[in-house]
Amino acid sequence: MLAALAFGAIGLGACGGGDSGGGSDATDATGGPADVTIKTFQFSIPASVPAGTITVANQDNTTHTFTEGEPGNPEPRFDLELEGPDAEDQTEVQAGTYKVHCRIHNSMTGTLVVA
Ligand SMILES: [Cu+2]
Repeated sequence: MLAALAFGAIGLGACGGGDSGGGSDATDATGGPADVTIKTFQFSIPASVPAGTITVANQDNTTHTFTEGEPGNPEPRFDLELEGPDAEDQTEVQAGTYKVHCRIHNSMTGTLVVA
């Protein structure tokens, strides 16, 4: 007899997903693993990521950037600055192959393939 009511209540519980607010919580609840991780002055980038929003996490105790292009590129298509430790940020990427680097540490380079 109460079946219909209970079912409706369950449906209401699905809110609260879209957190794009950018605040940097110290305890960043795992809203899913980052696509790109920076650790020990190295980018850890998967073989490819889907186009759209990607998440970059900096696990070092220093500031890194995730910047498109090669060092000195004046107009990167994306340029995240991640103040460690435990910083996370997101950017939009379109399909393509991008060289990436850290503006602060020129030895940090990598390639991001967006499928
Ligand atoms: Cu860096």
